[in-house]
Amino acid sequence: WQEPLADGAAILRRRARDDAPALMAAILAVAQQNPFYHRVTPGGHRMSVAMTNCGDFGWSSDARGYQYSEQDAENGRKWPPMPPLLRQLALDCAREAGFPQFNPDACLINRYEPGAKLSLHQDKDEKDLRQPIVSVSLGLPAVFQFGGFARGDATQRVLLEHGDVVVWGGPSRLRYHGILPLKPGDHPLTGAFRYNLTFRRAF
Ligand code: MD5
Ligand code: FE
Repeated sequence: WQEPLADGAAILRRRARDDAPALMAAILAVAQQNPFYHRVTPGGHRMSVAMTNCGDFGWSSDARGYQYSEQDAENGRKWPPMPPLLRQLALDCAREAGFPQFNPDACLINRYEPGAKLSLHQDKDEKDLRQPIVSVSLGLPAVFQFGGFARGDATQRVLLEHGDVVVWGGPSRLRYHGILPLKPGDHPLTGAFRYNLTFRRAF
């Protein structure tokens, strides 16, 4: 079922739960081709979240900063293709939330370990901000912070659990958001980790 979170944002709770074992196998296969790295920000900080990507483009960082590119800045290699199961889930969820034209060319895969967090930020490096972002959470639960359009605006807290999908579109596409430090735990499918897939149209 769908629950409106804010204008343009829909939570499809547990939408990906039945697919989760196959999604997890696909994630591990991607990571075997291009491993998770803790990226270093342009300011020189090692991110607590480890990342890899699949699809035509991926998000990574080097001395010049963050960007989408066809190669991983860490090793110069092309990203693995987006597994059909992942693409299909993203298309289905986008359509259910009112974005039938969504056609992602990038999937960022975040891996959170205990203590890992993502500070408040906006996702605005994509070319067409009318395209939504589809986010799939797997494994340990996390507290998501959902803010406004300025960094200092008040934030809501939303628990994102295993299998939850959120489609961020319309005005919610540019809200500030983050993830609070992950609490340790042991999930039957993902062990000590939370994984989050974000499907994007980068270009
Ligand atoms: C996560 N990842 O749980 C989140 C899910 C990221 C990131 O934030 O950049 O890798 S995506 C949440 C999101 C995306 C686009 C817009 C909004 C939230 N929003 O307007 O709140 O690892
Ligand atoms: Fe984000």
